[in-house]
Amino acid sequence: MKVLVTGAAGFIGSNFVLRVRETRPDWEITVIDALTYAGNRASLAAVENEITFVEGSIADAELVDRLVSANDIVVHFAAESHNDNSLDNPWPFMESNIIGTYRLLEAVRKHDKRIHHISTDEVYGDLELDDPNRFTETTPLNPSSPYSASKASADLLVRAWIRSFKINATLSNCSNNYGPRQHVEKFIPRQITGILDGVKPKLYGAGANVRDWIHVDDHNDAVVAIIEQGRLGETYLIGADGEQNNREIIALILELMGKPADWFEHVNDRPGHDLRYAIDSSKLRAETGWRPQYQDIRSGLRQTIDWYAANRDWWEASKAATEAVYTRLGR
Ligand code: NAD
Ligand code: TDX
Repeated sequence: MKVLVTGAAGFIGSNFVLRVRETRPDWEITVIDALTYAGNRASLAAVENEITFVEGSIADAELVDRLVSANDIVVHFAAESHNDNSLDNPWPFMESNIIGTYRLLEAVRKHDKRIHHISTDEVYGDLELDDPNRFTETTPLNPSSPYSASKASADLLVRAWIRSFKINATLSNCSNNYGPRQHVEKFIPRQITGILDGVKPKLYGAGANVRDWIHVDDHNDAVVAIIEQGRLGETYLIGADGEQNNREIIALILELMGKPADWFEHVNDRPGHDLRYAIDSSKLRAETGWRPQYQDIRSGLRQTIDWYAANRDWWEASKAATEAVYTRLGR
C-alpha cells in the first residue's frame, strides 16, 4: 500500500511513521510536511532512507493533487496544533487546518483515493468535572478555541465530502497525546525540559483542568486499526481512560524527576481554557479489538522523561524561542 502521510515531521506523525516502518514494513511511505516551527526533520532521521520526504504545504493545490494521485491512501496529521498559538494568531490555523484539509479532500475525490483524517476530542468542547458522561461519536461539536474550531471545521468538511461525494474516508478524534518527540510548547514536554534546565513547572490557573492522556504509540496503533478494520464513512473516538488533572501530572513529573512536590509555580490561565475532556472509546474497541498497551501513565511518563533527558539536541534549539513566546503571553 502506498501511503501519503501529512505532517509527519511533527509529534504524532513522526511517531506514526517510525511505528509503521516496524509493524507494516510493506507500506511505502511518502511524507508531505511544510516544516513549520513545529516540524523537525530530525524526528524521521532513523528512517530517512526508507521514505520519500516532500517539503511543502497541504494548502498547495497542485502539489497535493500530484502526491494524492500517486498514493492509495492519505493519513492526514498535518495541522497547526497549539491552542495558545491560536489565541495569539488564528490565521495559520485557518489556512493549514481548514484550507489544507479542503485541498486534500478535493484531490481524494478527483483521484478516487482514501483519506483517514486525524482529529481531536477538543471539537466537542468541554465537560464539567462531575459530569458522568464522556464524549462519544454522537456528541455535538462545540469547540472553544480558534484551534478547536478549525479542527471541527475540517471534520465537518470530511463528513460533507463523505455524504455528498461518497469519498472513501474515515475520521478519528483522539484525546491528549504524550510521548517522545512532542514539541516543547506542549504541557508535559514543557515541564520536563524546564526541570532539566533547572526551571520550575508552570501551572495554568489552579490546575484543576482534566485531560484524558494517551501514549502516542497507542494513538497510532488505533489509527492503523481503523485504516485496516474501520468502516468507511465512520468516525472513531480514541482514548485510553487516562483522566488526570494538571496538578496530578505535575506532581508525578516532579516525583519521577526527584524534585519536591511544591516545586512549581502558578501562571496566568489560558483564556477560554477548557475544563475537562474525557473519551468513551467503546466503538473503536468493539469494532477493531484495539486496546491501549500503556495502561500506566507513570511508566509512560518515565519513558518520556528518559527520552527528553537523552535527546537534548532534539529540543534545545526550540526551547528558548518557545519560552520567549510564553513570556510575551504572560504564561
Ligand atoms: P505538531 O504540531 O507536533 O505537528 C504538526 C506537523 O504538521 C508539523 O510537522 C508541521 O510542520 C506540519 N504542518 C503544519 N501545517 C502544515 C501545512 N500547511 N502543510 C504541511 N504540513 C504542515 O502536531 P501533533 O501534536 O503531532 O498533531 C498532529 C495531528 O493530531 C493534528 O491534526 C492534531 O490536531 C491532532 N491531534 C493532536 C493531539 C495531541 O495531543 N497532540 C491529540 C488529538 C489530535
Ligand atoms: O505550561 C503549561 N501549563 C499548563 O498548565 C501548558 C503549556 C499547558 N498547561 C495546561 C493547559 C491544558 O489544560 O495543560 C493542559 C494541556 O495543555 P496543552 O499541552 O497545550 O494541550 P491542550 O490544550 O489540552 O491540547 C492538546 O490536546 C488536544 C494538543 O495540543 C492538541 O493539539 C490536541 O488537539
